[in-house]
Amino acid sequence: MTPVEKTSRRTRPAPSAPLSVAYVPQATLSDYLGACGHPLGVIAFGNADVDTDCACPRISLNLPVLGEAYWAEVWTSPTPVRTGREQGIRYAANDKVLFGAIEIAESDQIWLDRDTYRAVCRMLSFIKNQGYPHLLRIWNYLPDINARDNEIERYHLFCLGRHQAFFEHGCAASHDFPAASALGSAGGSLWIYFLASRESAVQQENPRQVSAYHYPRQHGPRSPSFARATLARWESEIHLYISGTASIVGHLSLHAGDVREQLGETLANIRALIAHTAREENVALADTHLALLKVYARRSKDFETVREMVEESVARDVPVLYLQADICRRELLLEIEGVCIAPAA
Ligand code: 3EB
Repeated sequence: MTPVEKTSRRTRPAPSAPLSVAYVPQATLSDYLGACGHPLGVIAFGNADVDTDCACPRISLNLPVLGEAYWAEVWTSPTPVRTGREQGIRYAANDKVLFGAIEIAESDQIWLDRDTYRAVCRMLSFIKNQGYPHLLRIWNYLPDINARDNEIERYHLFCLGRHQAFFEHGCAASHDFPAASALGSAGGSLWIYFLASRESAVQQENPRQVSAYHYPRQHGPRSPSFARATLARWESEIHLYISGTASIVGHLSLHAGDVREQLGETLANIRALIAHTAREENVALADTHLALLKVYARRSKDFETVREMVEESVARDVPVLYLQADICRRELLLEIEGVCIAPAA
C-alpha cells in the first residue's frame, strides 16, 4: 500500500461494510462523533444526557456502567445517512442498512404484552415499508424484567407480545428471527433499538443450546423470538452479530449462584457458536475475530471478578463494555453479547 492510500484510508474509512460499531468513553464522545463520519445511532448507558447535535437516533438507557472504560455504543455509516422520525420510530439509514429506535412509555404496567405487540408490529411494518425488511439485530431493554404482573413475569409478557407480532408478520421459525438481547434496565421506558438491512443475512443457532424458539413451556407461555446470531456478508467484511448469551446449555440455566462458572459456560457457548458458524457457512471466522463484547452483570459486586476472568479469556485489544442489568431468568448472573468482524475471503 502506498503512503497516499494509507492517509486517505485513515481520514475516510474504506466502504468495506455499510456499518461499523465502537464503544466510546464519555469524555471523548463528542470528539468521536465529530470525527467518525456519519453516525447511525448513539446509545448511551448510565442514564445521562447524550450531549450531541447529530441527527441520528440518540438513546439514553438506564443501565449503570461498571468500570470507567466505555460509556456509549456508536454505530456509524461510511456514507451519508438520511434521518427521520415516523410512527414514533427514530431512524438513520444509508443505502444498505437502517438503524432505528422505539421508546415505549408503557401505558399501564399490566399491559406489557400488548404494548410490546404494538411496538414490534410497528417496527416490522416500518422496516418493510422503508425497504429494509431483514432484521439483523434487536436490543430490548425493559424495566423490572423479573417482576411479576398478575402472576406472569414481565419478561414472559414481553415474549408473548413479541411472539404474536412476529407470528402475524410471517415469522414462525428460528431462521426468521434476528439476533437479540433482552435485559432489565433500572427504570424508564421500554426501549427497542434495531438494525435492519435491504439484503438478507443468515441466522445461526448454537449446537450447545436448544433454539430459543423451541424452549419448552417451563420458560414462559410463548418462546423468545430470537436467533443466536446473524451472519452478514458485506463487500469486504464478514460480520457476526452475537445475541446475548448466558449460562444456558440445552434449555436449562446452569451454575445458579456461581458467577465464575456461569461466565465459563457463557464463553464456551460463544466459542461454540463462532466455530459452528464458521463450519456451517464455510467462512474463516474464529474467536480471534471478536471485535467487541458487552457484558451485563446482575450484581455490581461481581464486576471485578467478571472483568478479571473476561480479561484472561479475550485478547487485550478487544473493547469490553460492562453494564449492570437484570438478566431475564432470575438465576442468571450474567449475559454477554458481541460482534465478530473478519475480512471477507
Ligand atoms: C437465553 O439464551 C438468555 O429474549 O431476546 C438472550 C438473548 C436472552 C435474547 C431475548 C433473551 C433474549 O435465553 C436470554
